[in-house]
This record gives sequence, structure tokens and C-alpha cells, in this order.
Amino acid sequence: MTFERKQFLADVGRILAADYATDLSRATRKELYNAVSKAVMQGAYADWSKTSAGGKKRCGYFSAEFLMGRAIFNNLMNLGILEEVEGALASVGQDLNAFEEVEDAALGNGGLGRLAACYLESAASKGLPLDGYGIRYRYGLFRQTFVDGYQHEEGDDWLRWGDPWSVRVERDAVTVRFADLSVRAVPYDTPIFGYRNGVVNTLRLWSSEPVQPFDFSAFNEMKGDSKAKENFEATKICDVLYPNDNTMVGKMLRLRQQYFMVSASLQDIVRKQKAAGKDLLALDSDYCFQLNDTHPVIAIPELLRILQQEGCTFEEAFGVCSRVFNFTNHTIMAEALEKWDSLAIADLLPDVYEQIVGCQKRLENEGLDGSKFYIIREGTVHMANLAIYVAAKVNGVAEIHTNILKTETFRDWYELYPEKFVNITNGITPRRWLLLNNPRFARLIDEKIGTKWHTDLKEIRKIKPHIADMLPSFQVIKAENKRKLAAYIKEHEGVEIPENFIFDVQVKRLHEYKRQMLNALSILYFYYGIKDGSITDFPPTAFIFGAKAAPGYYMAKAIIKFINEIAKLVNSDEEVAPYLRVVFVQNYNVSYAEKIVCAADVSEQISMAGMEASGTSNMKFMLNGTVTLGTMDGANVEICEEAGAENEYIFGATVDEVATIKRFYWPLEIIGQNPALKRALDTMIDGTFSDEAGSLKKLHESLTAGHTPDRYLVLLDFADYVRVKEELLRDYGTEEFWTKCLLNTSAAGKFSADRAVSEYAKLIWHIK
Ligand code: 26W
Repeated sequence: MTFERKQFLADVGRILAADYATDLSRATRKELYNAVSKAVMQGAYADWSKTSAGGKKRCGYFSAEFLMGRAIFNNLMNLGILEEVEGALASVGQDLNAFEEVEDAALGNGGLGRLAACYLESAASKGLPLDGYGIRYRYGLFRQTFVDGYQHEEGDDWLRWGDPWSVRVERDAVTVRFADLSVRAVPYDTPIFGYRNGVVNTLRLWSSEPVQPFDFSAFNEMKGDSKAKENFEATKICDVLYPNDNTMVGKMLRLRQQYFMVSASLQDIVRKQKAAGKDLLALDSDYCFQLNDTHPVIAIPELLRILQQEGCTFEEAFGVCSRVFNFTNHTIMAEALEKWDSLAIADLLPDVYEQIVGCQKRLENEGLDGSKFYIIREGTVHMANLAIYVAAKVNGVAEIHTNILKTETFRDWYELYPEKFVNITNGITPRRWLLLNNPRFARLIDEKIGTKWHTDLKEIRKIKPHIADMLPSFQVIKAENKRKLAAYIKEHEGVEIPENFIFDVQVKRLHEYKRQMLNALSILYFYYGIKDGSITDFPPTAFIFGAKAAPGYYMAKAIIKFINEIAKLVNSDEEVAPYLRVVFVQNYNVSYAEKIVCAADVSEQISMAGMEASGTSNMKFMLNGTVTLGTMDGANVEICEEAGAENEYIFGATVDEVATIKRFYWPLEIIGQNPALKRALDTMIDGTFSDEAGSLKKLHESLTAGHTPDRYLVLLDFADYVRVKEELLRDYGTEEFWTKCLLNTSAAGKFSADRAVSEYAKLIWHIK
């Protein structure tokens, strides 16, 4: 389809007039954003009919989170009209970049939600029939600000900007029934545009509404009017995304959300199959479903229930489920493996609970050892076990992670069903994470090797013979990206970062296992070393952090406070000003990541070995030509394999070492032998920093006292970390260093989400 500037501007003008009684010259940013987006949606671009029109087996990606970020730029790019729209707007004195203000769709916490978003984009770009199913949260992940160094959370009213990229599909609404409440589920469909291939897949997000049209007597809730109360409760289900990352909190509302989205999705699909006269027992010839962690696993008993309601026997229904469902695990943290109280499920969803009991009985009838294999035990339902028992395939998200699943986390299950377990190493979409966020670098690569890498990232290895040629331009581009980021940080955080500094970046959720603490302690080590003269000629470095902490995660919030205190100390010290700068950016999200990833010189991936399932920001940095400072954990291991360990900066205990050391670990000994480390630690308790709330003291305790001091071996790895980090910073700027950066880009081919979804399609989904 060719872009007609005149037609497009006429469409935008018409929408502005109809929706807002305004025109192109007077429209506000928000009005213009909505009209431009709608003009694209209403144009022939968002044509679902070609690709979603059945005939082909499709996969449904069931996920409680889709961290899509900003849609407009990516959509225009994938449709191949980014420059055209920019030009059209410029011709009437409007600036496309003004839409940088548009709020991200932050309907996810972190890695798991962003992975889902990358997979949708890649599947559409590969022409694979994959659709997302989830919840249209009214409020996404909280907006973060810092007040006196502490994290503050505010509601994320992302719909404030409107949601012009979705359409409400009234005719597909269904009713979802809880024991105490029935709610109407209404889908909002967002098109997922493939990269310049005309494919349009769907992200279907369900919104909860009262079964009866909204009734103002809802406001009489206090008077005990039960109908009104139902209306009120129904709207609450989709109110807000749970901001927990890696910790399970057994809240009933969360269980309602999980059941709500899978029940609506499955009812809708089964209804369509019936309407098309399809045999439900052959559901697997038209559909399969990927369960993104345990959050949607309740889909299994729900489909069992629906199929029996349609006349199947339990065994028949079980057979269907064992062919349609697959399960991805994203974390080995015990506190993140979902378990629900049996009574809670039985109370809220009696018919669904009955199916879970059916699964447990079936498992017992097979004569399996009940001490190893159970779904319900001691009044608790183990969602991961339910998923593994029923699903066709179970996968981990990086080689090392899948191996840990096989040998530790799910060892017994692996021995029982070795054929179920597969590894699919995560990937990222190179469109958003290079073409869009780093266009000048993308163009430099295009000049050398053409554009095939846009859709086949393995091709990017062809830049290898051109690396020497590319170095000067690459440095210019990186410097430009750094300048832009520094300006943005100055404006939004009020911290000045000289652009000639090394940009050392750690961005990811705040968690003790990710060890932002290790990074923080190293900064104090450098700070005091520079002050007392034991460190000389320190390469000027800015340490940039971005992370949200779960609002109820005390230690994570204390770490944010600690780093903000360090920033205050360092940034106000004129003596170290030529060498050090520290900034913790507020409200780190996908859009911030796009700015940071292309400007980083160092990618910190420093989790305790064995803890980070994969990591995906490590891949984004690598692709953008950034070296990794990391442990042998998650996908870092494969990054080293691909790029050569000599092109990364690796330190710390390995998984095997961690396992042995943990048995007799005593951190006080390490502190005793390392006065510089002790000095850094003491800042938490010696009055260096204000700590009225006592949270820094608690942090100090978590590292030095109690039953398991320093659970994540921060102090164990400290010396090696600082040694390798200093080596990296001193290498910076040499030709060898810049060469390493581009060797990383050239070796990033494996980490394309295109490769990952192709593997899912072939090994698990059997779709084309
Ligand atoms: C029950 C609460 C809860 C919440 C979130 C449990 C588990 C989670 C997620 C599994 C956390 C998550 O996002 N995991 C990340 O998934 C990424 C994509 O596979 C990986 O790259 C990260 O290593 C992993 O931490």
C-alpha cells in the first residue's frame, strides 16, 4: 500500500473535527496523537481479515503481562510509514516527536511482560499466527518518583492519553462466573503489525464490566444492595496490575484476575469452534496455548470444565488439554512459584477446583510416588506442578536455566517426563531494540551489509570484516546517543552527566538477587579510593541505575534509598567530580530503556550465578554494541559463547561454586580481610547517610547478620567484581575496546526473538 500524504492529512483532519471539534492547527498533542493513530487504524493498514481469518492453526499466548511500551513509533515503523507520517505532519507544522510524551502501555512488571511483547512483534514479523491474551488493566505498573531518596508510587493512568490502537469488540463479550459474582468480559483488540509484511496479529485484552449495564445504585453499596455490590466488584477485577516481580502474594483479587482472563479467552475460542461446527476434541488442530509462567495456569482446569460441560468425558478433556497447553517457567525463586490455598480456590471457583482435584486423582491413579508428584498437598495447590503434569511441553528461557530446572527445581518431573522439557533461549526484537531506538547505528550497519539483518539477525555477523571501518562512525553515534541521554537525564532527574564520561548502566527490576548492592558498594569503594589517593587516574565514569521496587519489598526499597544517598554524596563532592557521577533515574520503563540502551558503554548483568533465568536487557545492550560486565548466569553464558568470553568482562562465583560455597559461607571473614569493603559497608551504619527510618541499618544487617547473612553472596563476589570492573573501565576508549563493542553486535544474531519464536513454532506449537 502506498502512503498518500493528502489523503492521510484529510483523514486526520476529519477525525479531529468529528472527535474534538478542532483542526490540524489547533489540536492539542493528545488530540493529534489520537487522530493520527486512528487515521492509521482506520486506513487499510489495520486489516485483520487477511491473517486472522482462520484456516491455519493459531497459538494463543496467555499472559498476565504485556509490557508493550509506546505503540505509535513502532507501529509506523513496521507499517513502513514512519518517515511519511513524520513528513506529512511536518508539512502542517506538527512534530511527530512530540508524541514522545505519550504514556507507555506499562501492563507488565519487567522481563516476562516485555518478552511477551517482543514475541508478539516477532511472530507477526515472521508471519506466524500468534495472538496474545491478557488483561486490560485500568492502571499499569505504578509511576515511580523519588522523594528524599525514597521510592514513591503513583497510579499509572495510562488511558489518560486514550487508547486509539485498540478496538472494543462487543460481539465477543462473554460472562465469567465466580461463586459470588458474575462479570462481563469485553475484549479490546490491538493489532500487532509485522515488520513490513502486511501481517496483522492480535493482542486481545479483556476488560471486566458489570453483567448488567452500569447501575448507579452501585453507589448504594454501603446499604448492602447485593446487585449494586456486584457491579462495583466487577469493575474492580481489572483495576490494577499487581506490582510484584518474583514474589507470590496469595491475594484473592489476583486469583480472580487470573481466572478472569483465561476463562474469557477459552470461552470465546470454544464458542467460535462450536459456531464453525468444529469437533472440540480436535481443538488442538486449530489451537494451542502457551502459558506464560504459572499466572495463567488455571486455564488448564478451566478448559477441563468447559469441555466436560460441552459433553466430553474427563479423560477426553484431559487429552485435549495435554495437547493444547504448554508452559514456560521464568524463575527458579521458590517465593515466585505460585501456590494457592485449596480452600480459597474451592470457595471462589468450586467447579474449577473440582477439576484440579480430578487431576490430582488421575495422577494418584497412575501410581506415581506421592511424595514427589503432587498437585494438591497439605491444603495447597501447586500451579507449576499442575502445569508440568498436564502440559505437552515445559520450557526454560536460557540453557543454564533449563538445566537448573531439569536437575534441581523440577528434577523429579524431568526424570518422569524427560521428553517434555525443552530449552528456548529468550530473544528480543531487533526492530524496536536497534532499528527504532538506535536509527543511526542501524543505518551504519545497513551501509555495510544491507538490510537483510532487519528480519534475519544472524546476518549481522557479516559486519565482522567491516568492524575496523565502522569504528570511527560507531564512536560518533555512541557519543551522540550519550549526549541525548545526558540531556534527557539533566531535564528529568536534574543531574548533570558530562558526555565524555563512561556510561556504566544497570537497569532492571530491583531485587536482591540482581545485586544492585554490589554495584553500589563498588561505587563507594571507588569514591573512597579516589579520596584517599589509593586509586589514581580513575577513568571518569557515570553510574546510571534504573529500577522499580515492588511496593511491599522492604529491602529493595532500602537499596534504592542507599543508592540515592550515594548519588547525593558523590555528586556534591567537588574533589571527585572529575571522576564520578551517580544517578538513579525515576520511573524506568520501556521508553526510558530505548534511550538508555543505545547510550550505554557498560552493561551490568551481575546477578548471583543461578538466579537470573535469562535476562533480556543483556541482549539489548549487546546488540547495541555494549560489553557485558557480568556473572556466568542466565543468557550471559550464551552471550559469552556467541561473542567469545574475551569480549566480555566476567567475574564471580559460578553456579557450581555457589552451590559448594553456600554450605559454609561466612561473610564476616571476608569483611575482616577487606578494609575497603568494610568502609563501604560501614556507610550504612556510621552516620554517613541520613537514615531516620533505619532502613540502611537493616540493609547492613541483611549482609552481615542473622541466620543466612548475605544470601546472594554480594560480599563473596565483591573483590573479583571490583577487579574486573576496574579493568574494564581502564580498557575503555582503546581501539581494542571499541572493537569488542562491535564484535558484540556482530555476535548478537542468536538473541533475536525471531529465532526464539521460530523455535517455539517448530518444537512446541507446530504452527507455520
Ligand atoms: C507470582 C509473582 C511473580 C511475578 C513475576 C512470579 C514470577 C514473575 C516473573 C517470572 C518474573 C520475571 O519477569 N522473570 C524474568 O523473566 C524474563 C523473561 O524470561 C527473564 O529474562 C528474567 O531472567 C526473569 O527474571
